[in-house]
Amino acid sequence: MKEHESVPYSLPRLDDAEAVSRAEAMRDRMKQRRTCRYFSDEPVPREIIEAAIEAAGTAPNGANHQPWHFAVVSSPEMKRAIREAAEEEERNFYTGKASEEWLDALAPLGTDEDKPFLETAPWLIVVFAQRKGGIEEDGKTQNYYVNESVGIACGMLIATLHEAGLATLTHTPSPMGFPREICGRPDVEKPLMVVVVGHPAKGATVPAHALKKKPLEQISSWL
Ligand code: IYR
Repeated sequence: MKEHESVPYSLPRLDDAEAVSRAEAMRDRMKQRRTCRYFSDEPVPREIIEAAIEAAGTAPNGANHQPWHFAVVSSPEMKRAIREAAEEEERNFYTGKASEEWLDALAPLGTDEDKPFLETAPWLIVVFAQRKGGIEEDGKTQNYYVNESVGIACGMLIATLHEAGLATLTHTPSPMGFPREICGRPDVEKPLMVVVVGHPAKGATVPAHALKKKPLEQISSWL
């Protein structure tokens, strides 16, 4: 390594049996996660959202520039504005822009342009990717591996919210110009997704299709 300032690092050493059982327990909890499209309006403590964002903020990322911003929306007016803008983009998607092949792929999920959950759920976390800014957020310094970094951060955000017993939905209308304006974020930031957070509605369902998970043999090769 080149000369650089460093500090010690170690982890509590688990024995193999304990490590395997913790990995399997985590897997089993993650297996319970679903993308939920029916949310209750029941409030959720702000501290959960804060902790999840802090967890996301620890994600591995390019040059430690931490190229993300999480705009947390709870006001009914702003949720309505986001819903209206998202539904307009989704209407264009479902009634024109999307290819037949794409619509066929979505059919087993039952999605459409109606997004009432954007108003019902107590929290919307609008995730922005900073193309520039560096660690000081100067708006000029080049950032690196931005999509990879923010994608990993979103995974950690969602995992933490799931661990807190909350349902999430990653909403990605495209194009996604509107959240920047609604949330008052600068041009160097690109909205990546809206993470909808809350408790599932009573009687919520998920598409059976979403339960079909590729087995380990299919998603891995061991070389
Ligand atoms: N953004 C649209 C369409 C959509 C696309 C994919 I790929 C999905 O997995 C789910 C939905 C929507 O939110 O309805």
